[in-house]
Amino acid sequence: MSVMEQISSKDAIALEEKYGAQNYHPLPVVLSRGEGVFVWDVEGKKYYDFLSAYSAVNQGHCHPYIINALKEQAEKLTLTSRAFYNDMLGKYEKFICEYFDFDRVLPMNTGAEAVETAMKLARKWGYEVKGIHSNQAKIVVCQNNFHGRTISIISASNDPVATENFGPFTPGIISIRYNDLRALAEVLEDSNIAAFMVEPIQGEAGVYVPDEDYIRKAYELCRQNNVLFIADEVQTGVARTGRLLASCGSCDCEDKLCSGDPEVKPDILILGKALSGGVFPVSAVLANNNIMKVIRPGNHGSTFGGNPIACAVAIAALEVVRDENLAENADYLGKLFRSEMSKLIEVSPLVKLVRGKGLLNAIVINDTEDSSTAWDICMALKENGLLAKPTHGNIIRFAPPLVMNEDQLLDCVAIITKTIKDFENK
Ligand code: IF1
Repeated sequence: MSVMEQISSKDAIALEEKYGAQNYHPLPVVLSRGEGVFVWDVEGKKYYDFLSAYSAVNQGHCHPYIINALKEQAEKLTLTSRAFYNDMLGKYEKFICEYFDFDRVLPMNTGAEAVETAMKLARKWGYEVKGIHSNQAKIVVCQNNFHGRTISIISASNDPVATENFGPFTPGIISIRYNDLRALAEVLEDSNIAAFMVEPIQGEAGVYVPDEDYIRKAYELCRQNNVLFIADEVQTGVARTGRLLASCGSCDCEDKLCSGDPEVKPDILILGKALSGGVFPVSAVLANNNIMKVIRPGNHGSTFGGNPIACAVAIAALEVVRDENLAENADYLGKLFRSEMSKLIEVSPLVKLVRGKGLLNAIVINDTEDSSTAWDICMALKENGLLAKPTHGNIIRFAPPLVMNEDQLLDCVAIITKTIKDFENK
């Protein structure tokens, strides 16, 4: 079979089932094209994408400006490794540092690599700047976190599906309750703590939004105790939650596209996913000089990190976020979406609640955690032309591309409402 030959959904699924490792359980839809907020399956059926590749395609599918940057760079130079300089990396580093207001960036590829990088950076800072005794440094994380899939990162996880039979685990990680400032204050009494790593909103846990002042107060506690505050914004960053970064969401600049807010400024910021608009794996760790200076030649790196295509794509992707006001749009449409869902909740016994920020939202289905109701609703949504995926328990995450317009959002609300009502009448 030629790779270019058209394939049916049934055959594509059968191939993955026969030849792929079985590490996913996808919805049975086979996509072959995307444009903006829409994707098409191989049979030509059109869908609204309400997952956005887990918030990677914030700028919409195949954004022409980003794709053009990819094509132009791909024809010039793709990879040099970091053994030599290239003419794109410095430009990109200046661009992203100014964009997010940090002194320096360490470029990587996937979110998990960037998280690992941040953990290494925090440990080294702990020994060389804070003065922790060798091999004693600890990193504090939160229960129900999701930071990725490597062995050190799953060492910070309490999800049995992610951890079972993958031990032994990396030591030096302490887990506390999320959204619990007292637990954080207590654990920070230990002077061997180098960093506190946290998601501003817990995505995998079911779009769990902490109390309004949690991030700001957690940040203050870290400052008081000379502990680095690491914001994992792989999922929440790059306009998803209605502002450029979610971790400065505790200040009162609700309507401003802000980053580097004086009240909350992560010591280490981790970005991925939408940093490339979902076009290429691009991740980044940002920090100021006093922290990043501990990394010396040979300490860390990656063959592909900071490659010319990644640089060109990320600059274009961040330009789109700014030029198309995606943070403002996510903020506006998110409020509209939650208010429309609240109307549905009033009349629907099937939907318990809606929560989220910007266009990172979830509804909680009124059924037991192990029932298949959320999955069945997603199957029905698919039939009605909208793709979403259930997450832990009975939760459905709704995260469309941020280039959506109001008419499209209301169209989607109508699809969701109709699907849920049909479901209740079954
Ligand atoms: C999968 C969830 C989303 C992340 C945060 C780091 C990473 C992620 C906050 C690692 C990745 C993903 C990966 C994806 C499922 C997914 C996810 F359901 F698990 F929570 F987005 F909603 N930090 N999140 O959310 O980034 O190495 O994957 O580039 O299939 O594992 P990565």
